[in-house]
Amino acid sequence: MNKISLFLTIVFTLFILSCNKEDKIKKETEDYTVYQANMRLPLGAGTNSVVFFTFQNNTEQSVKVISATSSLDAKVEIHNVLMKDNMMFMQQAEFVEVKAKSNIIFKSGSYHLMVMGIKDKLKAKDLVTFTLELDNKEKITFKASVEGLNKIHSKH
Ligand SMILES: [Cu+2]
Repeated sequence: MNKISLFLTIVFTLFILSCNKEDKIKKETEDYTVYQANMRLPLGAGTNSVVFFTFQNNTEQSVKVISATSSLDAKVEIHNVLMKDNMMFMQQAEFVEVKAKSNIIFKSGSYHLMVMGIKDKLKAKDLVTFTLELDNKEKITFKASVEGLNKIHSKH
């Protein structure tokens, strides 16, 4: 083996090793992903808000989201929207189950995080940190951007 091919072999080997390492780290930290998270800006003097996002379960096991907290001085609950006698109403959900290799979209008219009694002064484009607790004791933290009503298109 001449010097150049030896050098190339070493470089190539290091490249493969570094790729593997990165893949592994990525996989470990991305069992669960939350994306497209946004929070509605409370209207006027309102102190309640809703948070919408997609929760993706990349693992082979189903998982339950059992509670949520936030960086705000406020109470956070998991809610669902139900229909009864042609009326829509929302109700606290004990958990949201996300099947293996699938996702649940927390959206208007469905599951959402309800943030109540917000004491913080919020404005559009603020980032609020939320943490979801799973039934396997894992915690998933994500940031939701605060959006005015016109951006979220929702009727909660
Ligand atoms: Cu609600």
